[in-house]
Amino acid sequence: MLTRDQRSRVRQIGWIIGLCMLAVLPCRAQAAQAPPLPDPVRVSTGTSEEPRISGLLITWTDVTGFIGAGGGLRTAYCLMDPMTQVCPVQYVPETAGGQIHPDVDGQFIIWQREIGWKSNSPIFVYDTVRQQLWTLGDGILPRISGRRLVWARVVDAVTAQRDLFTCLFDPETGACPEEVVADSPDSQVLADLEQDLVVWFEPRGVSGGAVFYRDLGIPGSPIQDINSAGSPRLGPTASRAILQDGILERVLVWPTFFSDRQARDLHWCRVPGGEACFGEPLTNDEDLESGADLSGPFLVWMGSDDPKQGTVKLLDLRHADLPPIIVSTPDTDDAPLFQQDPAISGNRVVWKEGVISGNQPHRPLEIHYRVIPVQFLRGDADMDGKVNLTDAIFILQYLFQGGPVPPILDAADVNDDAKLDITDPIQLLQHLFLGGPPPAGPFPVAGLDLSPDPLN
Ligand SMILES: [Ca+2]
Ligand SMILES: [Ca+2]
Ligand SMILES: [Ca+2]
Ligand SMILES: [Ca+2]
Repeated sequence: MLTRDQRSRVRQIGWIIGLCMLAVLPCRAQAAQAPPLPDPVRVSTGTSEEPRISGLLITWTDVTGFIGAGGGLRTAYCLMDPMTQVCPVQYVPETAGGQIHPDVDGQFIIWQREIGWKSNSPIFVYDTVRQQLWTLGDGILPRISGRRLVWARVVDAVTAQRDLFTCLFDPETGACPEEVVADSPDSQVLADLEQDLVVWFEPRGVSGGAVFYRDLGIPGSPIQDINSAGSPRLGPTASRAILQDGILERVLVWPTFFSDRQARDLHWCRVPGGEACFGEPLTNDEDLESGADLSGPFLVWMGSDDPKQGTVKLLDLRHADLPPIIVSTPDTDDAPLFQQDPAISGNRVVWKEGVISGNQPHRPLEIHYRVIPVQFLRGDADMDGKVNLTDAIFILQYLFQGGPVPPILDAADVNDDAKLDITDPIQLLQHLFLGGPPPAGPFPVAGLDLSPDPLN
């Protein structure tokens, strides 16, 4: 028999469980329901190609007029206002000949003059803060990460064999003393880099090739081969960072290349330590997949059963069991959309889009931009999985010293007032050291911003 006290306790517990059920069930329903995607923003009109994004800086190649003798191709860029989603188009200074293959990191935009696939061409760097233009050595397909540059150079005009070169750019003097990354009888193409890690692809035969990387941060480091027998690959199209157990690692992503010459599944590899290279593909639905780009744990790619008419998809690798988020609208009512070349920075995605007429995209192609609401931990501005002093410093450096843009702006909005200002690092510091109130939710567990506001 229960005493009166015990019965009262049981009733209390029953009430508490009941109230919890009432409280938890709607919460669960809310958490399971993804928030609606903000509308995509059209960044460019006209004919635009090769979008890239770093922080809030978006760059692309604009076809501004008649393409002849390299004319009419200009490197355009804009700085996105995260509150108004307005991005006024600007151009880098015009250099002789058309400007193609832009890449961007931090405040720097890099591109090459359009000469031809088999010829080297001057490479340019533009400092968008100092508004200063530098001319570097000759090459093709330049890429930038931090102050590290990498590019290919044609070393045999007859066979069009290419070697890879790198340099560390000094924005004070424009100096960039070059070193060889890889020279071999094979031609190296499609180089990309993240910090000091350079990745590239060497085509072999008609239907594939091999993926290589080298860590230039370790003096004398050897070239590593992550080719796997019987599985020829195209890529890598990306070498970006991933958070794994709170540790920043780097990951290569590349599509498999089948005999029908269509990319199929996206494979991945954590480096250094290539043991994960031969595991399950990242994506393995029925779609053809290509054009992968990574930023932190976020992967974007084109998926389609028709390579001309794809859909941009985003996967949060921290929750790789969840279905990917559809970033771009797959169709219009009357005509199918051509969507390609997605690039990502934090949760900010760009891609090019046009209408398909017959088998081909109908020009113009426009650059579209969308912020994807993703799970984040408020206060974790640098997105290393922890909230500490480093995050307050990261926000202060972004606000006042031209430091990197927080990968997810909402994570830096500590007080959740949809503005990034001095009150955010102050609240964080007060919480960390003076017992002040904690950051607004989601905290201390990562989640979505359940009080929707324009800052994402
Ligand atoms: Ca952090
Ligand atoms: Ca704020
Ligand atoms: Ca909010
Ligand atoms: Ca928000």
